[in-house]
Amino acid sequence: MEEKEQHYDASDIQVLEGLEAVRKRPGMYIGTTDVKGLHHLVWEIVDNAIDEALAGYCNNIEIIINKDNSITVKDDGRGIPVGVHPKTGISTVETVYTVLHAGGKFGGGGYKVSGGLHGVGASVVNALSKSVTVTVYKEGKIHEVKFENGGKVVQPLTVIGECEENRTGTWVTFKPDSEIFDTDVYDYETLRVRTRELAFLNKGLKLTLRDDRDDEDTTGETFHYEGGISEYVKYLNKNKTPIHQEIIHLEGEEDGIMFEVALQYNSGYTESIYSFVNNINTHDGGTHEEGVRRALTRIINSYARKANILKEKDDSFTGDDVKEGLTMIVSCKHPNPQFEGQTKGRLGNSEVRKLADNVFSEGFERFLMENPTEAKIIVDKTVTAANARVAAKKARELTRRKSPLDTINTLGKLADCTSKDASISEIFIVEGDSAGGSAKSARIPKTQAILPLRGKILNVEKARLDRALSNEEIRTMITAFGTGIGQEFDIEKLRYHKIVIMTDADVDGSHIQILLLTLFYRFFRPIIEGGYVYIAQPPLYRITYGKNIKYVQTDEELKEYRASLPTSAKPVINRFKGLGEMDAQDLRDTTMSIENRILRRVTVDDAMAADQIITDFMGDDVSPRKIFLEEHGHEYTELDV
Ligand code: 28F
Repeated sequence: MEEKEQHYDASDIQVLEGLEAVRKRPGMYIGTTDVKGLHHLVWEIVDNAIDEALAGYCNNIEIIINKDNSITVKDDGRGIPVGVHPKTGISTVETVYTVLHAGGKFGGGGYKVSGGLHGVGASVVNALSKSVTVTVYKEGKIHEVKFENGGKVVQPLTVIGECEENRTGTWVTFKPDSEIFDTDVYDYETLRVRTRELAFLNKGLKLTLRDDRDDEDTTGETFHYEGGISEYVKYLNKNKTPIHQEIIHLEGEEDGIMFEVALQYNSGYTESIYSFVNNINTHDGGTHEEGVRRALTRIINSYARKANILKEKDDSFTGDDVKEGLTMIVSCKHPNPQFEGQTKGRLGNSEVRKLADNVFSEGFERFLMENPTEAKIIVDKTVTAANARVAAKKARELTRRKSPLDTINTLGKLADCTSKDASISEIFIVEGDSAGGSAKSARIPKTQAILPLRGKILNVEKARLDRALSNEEIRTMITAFGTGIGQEFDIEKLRYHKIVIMTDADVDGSHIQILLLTLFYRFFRPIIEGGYVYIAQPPLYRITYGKNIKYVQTDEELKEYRASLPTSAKPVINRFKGLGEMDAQDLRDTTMSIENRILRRVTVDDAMAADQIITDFMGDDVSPRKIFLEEHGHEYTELDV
């Protein structure tokens, strides 16, 4: 007798230490102590009742918000055992409410299937409550145990009365400890949404929710769905237009794992797929969802091939094609679920993937065979989705800012260099198609790339940078550079360490230079800061005297050169109106070859000046701009060969 009492005391202390740990760090057990945590307590208790329902012994669960914001949950299950628990020496009901993780540690095989939030349970609720009363109806008697202030027994398990021999069940009333929670006011709507969801997820189970705070005579709302997740799908599609009548509902079981899925397509384009494991929403999906998605795609493809809707040469439908307008609930009940990911919102058990795939593919294939009309509607929907996907992809490719390099190359705009070494690669941005042609003939293909721009287009765009970015030519340039633009700009990806602007030596040429510099300054500043941008200096005249050929860039230089020749000399003087007039030989010898060319490296100041010019002249007439450009357009400073 003495020894037994000592043992009882020791375990009593241990128990209180356990519950004290919960009170010290409630977040560890229920996540938060805000309004969410407050509601969490309800689901811990309800989960135990649902477990009893899943075990096959409980049909009705009642949730009542009492006047004082305490909660009562009632079930008509077997009632928590009242006999002495062999491991604790105290009654099982008391054990369940005072020993941490009692459900898992002491639970029999397969118990606690519904998982519970973090798998904790009744003892956590007790630890975080001001008062708890547990009433068990069992064997013709009414048993009651009471706790206060975080799980201290104030009334040990006592028979407080008698009841009908066949009446069983567990009733629990708890009042959350307001010293622990930020708020003690329950929200009816929050409880209602989850109660309804639990009713959908546990077919046949009757859940009643009642709010007694304002009026004790209310009957509350009862949620009871014989169709289970089928009715959930119906509910989700209620404001949509289903494209087939029947909701497809499939289920199967293997090794104690229960798998279930219900789906219906609607006329819309969005997917509403929700998956659950042990009544807990798996936001990030997991193996149960993957199995279904994989099977759905495969079965629709094989059906479409057999029906010759997909011809031999046609691509298969993708996972995206088959989920347009799909409303689906996937539910799995697993005795040992592994939750993965940052928020533990993903089912990891690999055996479930196969089970889901098997159950779904068998059932769905059969449905398609037995319901050819529905099958056609569903496959047609998939065809439409696939066509839309292909069309959208084409449209994206046409309008994409960064079209792939291959596209530019095949369009014949960019004549890329063959070297992949950016440090020796150069790109010449050339004004006009004819100059582009000469430049392409004059270049060294290994290291020199040519990108012809149509000057007129740039002219039309004036200084409107936003519009400039929608300009095909400019987009092509962005792609060729390889750096990306704005936020995603990465200088490491620059494909050429010399970007050479090569325009005619006239006013329009200057104008294009300034537009390009402004563009670079505003959107690719690091290429200017890094000294990667240059201006080519094509000659204005070619002077042929006997076997000598001389190129000069200004009228002044021409005068000087003529003065240096004998007075009798009759040199042939060619004035280039533009780059396009030069043949490949001229262009190579004067402007492009590393030996003879003069490149002016653009400085940040140059680019800033260009930007200023653009800003000043935005929206003005062409004439003052032209005057300004004639005066300032050639003021580039640094020289580089
Ligand atoms: C309102 C909340 O908590 N209902 C519960 C049962 C029924 C049993 C049980 C619960 C057995 C081994 C722990 C009865 N008879 N509603 C509830 N109903 N717990 S909780 O057993 C407790 C476990 O360790 C029960 C036969 N087996 C189980």
